[in-house]
Amino acid sequence: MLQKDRQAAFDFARYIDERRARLEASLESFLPPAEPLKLYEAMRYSVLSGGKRLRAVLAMASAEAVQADESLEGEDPVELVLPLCCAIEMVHAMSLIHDDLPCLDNDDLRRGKPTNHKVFGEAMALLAGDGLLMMASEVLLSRTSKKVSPQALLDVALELCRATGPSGMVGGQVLDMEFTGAAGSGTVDEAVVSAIHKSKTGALIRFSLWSGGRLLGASAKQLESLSRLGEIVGLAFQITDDLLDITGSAESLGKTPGKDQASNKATWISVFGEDGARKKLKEMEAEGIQLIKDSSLDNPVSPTLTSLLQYSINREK
Ligand code: GRG
Repeated sequence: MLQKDRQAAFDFARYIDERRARLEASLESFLPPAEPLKLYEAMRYSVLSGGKRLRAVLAMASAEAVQADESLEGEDPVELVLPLCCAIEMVHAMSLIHDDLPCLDNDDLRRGKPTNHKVFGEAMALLAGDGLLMMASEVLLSRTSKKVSPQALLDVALELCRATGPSGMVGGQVLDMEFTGAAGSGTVDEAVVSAIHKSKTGALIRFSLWSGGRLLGASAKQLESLSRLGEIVGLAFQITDDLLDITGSAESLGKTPGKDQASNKATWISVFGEDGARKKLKEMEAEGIQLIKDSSLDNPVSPTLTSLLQYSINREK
């Protein structure tokens, strides 16, 4: 079957629904209610409140796309990366909780519900975020199958620290703060916006694609391709987010739109305008598709990575 026919025949909606369901069941099992009850309630409120689960599904798709380590032959790649996927979603949820706090973005709405601090108060929201961050490492390190190579697990744990810490999400949030209010002042250019997007949003998305492959024993060449694809998906995802902030509604997005312009944020649109952003997305989609083709990463029966790249760009929420 030709690549374009395979793509057309692939039931992406079913694929993503199935993987989301497995992730939700795993999250529920790794994070049952416990003492202190309020803390666990606050953690569960954010991590079990839906969301697109894009990062987790990217990690599953990359695990499925690589030729697994010989010692893992016959194992279900998705099962093997479930603890990793839960860790990723815990980190993502904690970053949303902290991002919404009054001292940062001060948002009232997330995933169509009141933000964590609106329900549990600022102190508990802060601690729920801290709890989720540490629990992510605990789940990754204690729940990953012993069949996975210890070196691979160590590499993944280290890279997770890098993706979340000062060289990743935390650093990106700081850059974002430093340039908020500066759009249009002449100090915000492509290099600035790229650096913000790469670390604040891109680092965890790149990590998701890379780590699914690394845990399953992908080759150095495959890891390089996954890493580059992660950069493309990460930037494209955030540029799409910038556009949705203008075109979307609170109802469709589940969060407050229009905040970027109101606070003069450094976004792709603030530098290149809406048309420039859409042009960049087209270029990135083409580059990503070509990369997947050249690297032979997509599974012969289900072109998942291509579909996930396109979903990141064409999504409506
Ligand atoms: C990670 C230690 C640590 C601290 C967090 C606050 C902060 C530091 C970083 C900000 C990260 C952030 C909120 C980036 C924005 C990324 C983004 C566009 C999030 C929305 O992601 P979606 O659309 O959300 O995938 P859903 O709800 O679908 O999961």
